[in-house]
Amino acid sequence: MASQPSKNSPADANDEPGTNPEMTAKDIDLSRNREHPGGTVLTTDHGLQITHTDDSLKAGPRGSVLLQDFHMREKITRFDHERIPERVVHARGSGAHGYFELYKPISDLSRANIFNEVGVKVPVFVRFSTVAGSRGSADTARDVRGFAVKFYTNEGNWDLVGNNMPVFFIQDGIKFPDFVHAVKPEPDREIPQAASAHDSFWDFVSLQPETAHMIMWVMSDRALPRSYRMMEGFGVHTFRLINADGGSSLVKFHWKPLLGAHSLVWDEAQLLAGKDPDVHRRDLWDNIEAGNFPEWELGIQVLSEEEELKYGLDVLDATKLLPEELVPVQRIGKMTLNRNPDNFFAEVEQVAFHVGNLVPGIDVTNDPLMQVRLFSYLDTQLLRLGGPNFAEIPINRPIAPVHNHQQDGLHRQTINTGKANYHPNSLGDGQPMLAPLDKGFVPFAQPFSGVANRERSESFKDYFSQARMFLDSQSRPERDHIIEALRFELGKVERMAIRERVVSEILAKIDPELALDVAVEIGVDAAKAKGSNPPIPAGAATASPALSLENQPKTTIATRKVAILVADGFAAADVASVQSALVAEGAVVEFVSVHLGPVAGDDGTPVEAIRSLRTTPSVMYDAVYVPGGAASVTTLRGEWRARAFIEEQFRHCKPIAAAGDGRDLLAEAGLIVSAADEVVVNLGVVTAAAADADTFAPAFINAILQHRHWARADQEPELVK
Ligand code: HDE
Repeated sequence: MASQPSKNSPADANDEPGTNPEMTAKDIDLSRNREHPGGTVLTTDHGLQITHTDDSLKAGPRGSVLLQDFHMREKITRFDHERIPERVVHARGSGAHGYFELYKPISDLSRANIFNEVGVKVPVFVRFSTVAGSRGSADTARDVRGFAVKFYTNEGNWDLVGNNMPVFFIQDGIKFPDFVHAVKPEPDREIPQAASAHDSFWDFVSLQPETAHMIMWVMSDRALPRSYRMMEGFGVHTFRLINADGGSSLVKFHWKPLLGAHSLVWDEAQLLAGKDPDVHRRDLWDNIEAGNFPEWELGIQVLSEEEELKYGLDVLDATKLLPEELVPVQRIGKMTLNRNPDNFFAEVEQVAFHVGNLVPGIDVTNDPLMQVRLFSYLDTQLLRLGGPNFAEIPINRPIAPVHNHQQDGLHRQTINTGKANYHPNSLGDGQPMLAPLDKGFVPFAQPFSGVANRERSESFKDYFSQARMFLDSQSRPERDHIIEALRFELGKVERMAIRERVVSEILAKIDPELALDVAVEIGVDAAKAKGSNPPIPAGAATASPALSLENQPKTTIATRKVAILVADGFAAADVASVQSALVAEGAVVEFVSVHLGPVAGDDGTPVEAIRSLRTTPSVMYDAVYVPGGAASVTTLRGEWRARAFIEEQFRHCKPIAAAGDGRDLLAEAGLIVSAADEVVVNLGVVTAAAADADTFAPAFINAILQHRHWARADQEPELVK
């Protein structure tokens, strides 16, 4: 292994031949030579040094390839075997390394070291994912996002394998294969990829009313995150915390992103799927490389065992959430992601999460969805990672020492020594010995009783009240987005009977008004939308403001991407003041022009256009600024891509700023903009005669803070005055 080039941290990247930007063509040519002072040498997997790898061994220059060419055969065989089965769900993902640090010990609740050792940096590896699409699908599909965290604690690995939504489609894991088959591409023609807008998914939904609450989440903006860095995470199930006395509390885990939770709009998401299908992966990677380390606070909602049915819901039912207004989220620590993987396959693809990777002080409950997961995750890794030794793959190895009598199996790495491969033993001095009760894992002593049957608890049978609560907690624009999403998704369903059933059996039981809004546009008779509002169980909340993204704190524009559209002759002073104000707030500013390279300002000062309009569409940015400068604006007005850039930014409700002549480009794109000298802000469009640091830049920053300007959603550009 030692002779293989290996990269342990991003800082080592330049040590590798070919990745050093300073290397000249001559140097690269040299690397093909046999001169290698101090460098690494190409070898076979067995360490044999290779002198030639560009031509197969042949019977003469034009002769047939010889079977004896073991180097060629090894190289091709290794290539042929590069793929492993992709994950059956969550196949497409991105990962990053980081650490978790506790703020506040909770020893009264849990004996886990990770919840008691303040200031210790516990290493973590996180994998974010979409659920339905294959490995090569687009990042911005309407979908749930996986949010899986592996904590390498000193007591063993703890995996919190969650999602970006706090509830799930089904209540019992035995339904998971049915649900996944329904949402994945249809079996005969394998259409569509990474989309829920098709008959089999909605057929399942219409027949399985417990999906109602999750359907509201998936049709909401939560299913279109702006970035992995800007989404909440949830453990979904109710877990248990166990303290040193064996006392148990019920707990829900939350991740709160410090950049706030933000979403895309559907049209933008669809465009991105074509323009940059890797947008979320790229965003995570680029920001970590740039030192913009994403952070989340870990929150807990704690209930006593006696409160398991208190709030009009059963905590064992994963289709219900516990409103934050009823049980507040206490923030107890922070996770920071600060290092990109060195090798996608070795780390992101081979990481193996398991709900059953627990540490002393954290335990499971009887949630039937969780219980089935406890079986599924180990089982799936055996297939996906080729046998029982996947915990020895570096990304899965705990930092806590491993001693046991497991042995053999495919791909075994550990070389066990001695004769004692059983417990108890005397040949190995009795080792490894059993852990003391206060150190090792002791399962929660839960009394069990009951008659074996396949029965759904009565306490699970309220399917609609929380769906209604979610809907009623949204702002008007967010509710409109849900309606539009349902119209789109159901509009793609080919069979009328399925459309009708979704309206009458699901939507009308959540909210007849919603059902009617959808029915009208998908050709379903309005009579099918008749229903009644769901009964509200005693003690249940009817609204939870925390569920609206509009109510999320909007405190920073850090890492938000702003395009400055320029061509030669742009107003250099205006640009300088806006650029420095944005950068001071942590925004990422990029000059976009009609060509790459230097673009001259009106005072001759150049800026570097690192993007061109041809390759970088508007959907890559959160906001756009068009500075003045007659020559610059004239060039941009003549370029259809610049006009389209503005038009799309407008349609996607994103902040737009223009100063001086820059306003003419907005007009060229169809917006009617103010000609006033002073700063005017209208529906997130900020204009003035000149850009200055005192009024214009702050107004633009404030518009970016709002993220999207929904009031614009239904307006034609001409309506902006
Ligand atoms: Fe998963 N899920 N799941 N799931 N899940 C997998 O494990 C499964 C569920 C989640 O980045 C698989 O290694 C069953 C809920 C994430 O590697 C598989 C049930 C939640 C990831 C599996 C569920 C999740 C997975 C596929 C119903 C949120 C990606 C590959 C009982 C709390 C982890 C793999 C990663 C992956 C099974 C439901 C989250 C097959 C049977 C609920 C984030 O084992």
